Amino acid sequence: KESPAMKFQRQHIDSDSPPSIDSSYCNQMMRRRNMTKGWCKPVNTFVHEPLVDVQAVCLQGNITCKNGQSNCHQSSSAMHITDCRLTNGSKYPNCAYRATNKMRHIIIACEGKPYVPVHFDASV
Ligand code: U5P
Repeated sequence: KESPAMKFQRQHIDSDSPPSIDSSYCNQMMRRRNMTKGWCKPVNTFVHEPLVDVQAVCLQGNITCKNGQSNCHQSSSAMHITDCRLTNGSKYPNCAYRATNKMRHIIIACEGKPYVPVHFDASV
């Protein structure tokens, strides 16, 4: 079974893509990473940095998550990310996305032993 840590990697890590990307990237990646099965996931962020650098964020600035839990962490450096956002007219099963490339501090939740990323909360 997929662990929360593996799910985070599937949904949010794309280390090997260059940071500048077009909207076909989101359409392909949202499908390829199984986020268009049963519904179109409305918003999803991919991080274009090495996995170890994202895992290291679990040791960086501790903040409160959007849901009130205390296990969120904000990256000390800005990271290359792509936000994929479902277009207004998009109707399941035809999930159509818009891509936006950004350099942002990421906010992720971490859990467990080892203490690893399990949720993408926001970027700032
Ligand atoms: N999400 C992102 N990037 C964002 C905001 C949200 O990937 O900048 C995804 C996360 O997977 C999150 C889900 O768990 O959308 C729902 O977000 P929210 O509506 O709880 O903020």
